[in-house]
Amino acid sequence: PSETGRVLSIQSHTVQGYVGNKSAVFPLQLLGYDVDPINSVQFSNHTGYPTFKGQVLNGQELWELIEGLKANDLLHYTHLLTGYIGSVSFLNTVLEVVDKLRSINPKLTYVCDPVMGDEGKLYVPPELVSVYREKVVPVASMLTPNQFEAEQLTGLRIGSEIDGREACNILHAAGPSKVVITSFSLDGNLFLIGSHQKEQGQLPEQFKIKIPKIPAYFTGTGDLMTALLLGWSNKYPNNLGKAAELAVSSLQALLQRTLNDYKTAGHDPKSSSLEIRLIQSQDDIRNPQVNFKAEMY
Ligand code: ATP
Ligand code: PLP
Ligand code: PXL
Repeated sequence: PSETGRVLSIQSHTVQGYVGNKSAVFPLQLLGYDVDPINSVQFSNHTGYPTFKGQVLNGQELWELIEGLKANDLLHYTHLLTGYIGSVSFLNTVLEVVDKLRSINPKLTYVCDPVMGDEGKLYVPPELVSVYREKVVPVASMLTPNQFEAEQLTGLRIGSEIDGREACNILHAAGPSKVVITSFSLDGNLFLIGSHQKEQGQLPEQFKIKIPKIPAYFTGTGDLMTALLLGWSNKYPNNLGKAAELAVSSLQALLQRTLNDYKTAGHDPKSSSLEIRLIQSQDDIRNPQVNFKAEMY
């Protein structure tokens, strides 16, 4: 399918390596989208390295860019995409951006990755959690939390597939019609759980995709996953399972290539976080071979 759009992507920029906009913009372009990036930070490298240097955009500076676009009648977007956000003031300005974009295009799709932490640890200021829960979730069209983030947003402990599906139900009731818990760890495997509530008040269509855990740690994969889910779910608006199959299949091909390249170079993939091989995986992004299937509940 050829359905495309124009995406405003508010995310991190790193000079070296692929997280935030660096891992979202190129794949969306490959899928045919016009992407306008606003860099919420410009850092030398991602924060997992021993040090990093750079600049942070504040809420007022974000708003200036929006005003510049508005003054030239350039605020026509089909999609807004946001990822890691480091402060309450920036997140509040993002909420104003959502309102502004919807006043121009009421059908704007807001895809939100509520990045807060992983494996039981927050890596944002704790005050952000309630802002996401109370103000951001209600205006999101599609939400892509990981297991920990879904727990923070719902107050539920997610220890089983049933819990994961229940967390999706709670999130639908709060706002977004599409929810994808991008990674949920169970018995040594990863699962993605997807949920699409097609009509308010109806039971959502839910599915899972089983993903064997690769013994390595990657950075930027969450950002890439959300970008791919935006790209494919817009092309298959009534088939979130298919969109997720395509996204997972691209991502897993990329992770295997990344792992192989590091091994070939003589690195131990378990010794540090691996930089994804994004550019080298462009064929897997444009035309993924679907090797991962969604199982409907
Ligand atoms: P975020 O914090 O951005 O909301 P996240 O914590 O889910 O997202 P990741 O843990 O990076 O982000 O996972 C995103 C996707 O990347 C998962 O759905 C999975 O497909 C894939 N992935 C990441 N790490 C691995 C791994 N070690 N083995 C297999 N798949 C992985
Ligand atoms: N670790 C730190 C310190 C981060 O700031 C972030 C995201 O913002 C991550 C990890 C998450 O990376 P990913 O999107 O691959 O889950
Ligand atoms: O996806 C994660 C991310 C986003 N932005 C910055 C990061 C990271 C992960 O480390 O450092 C600045």
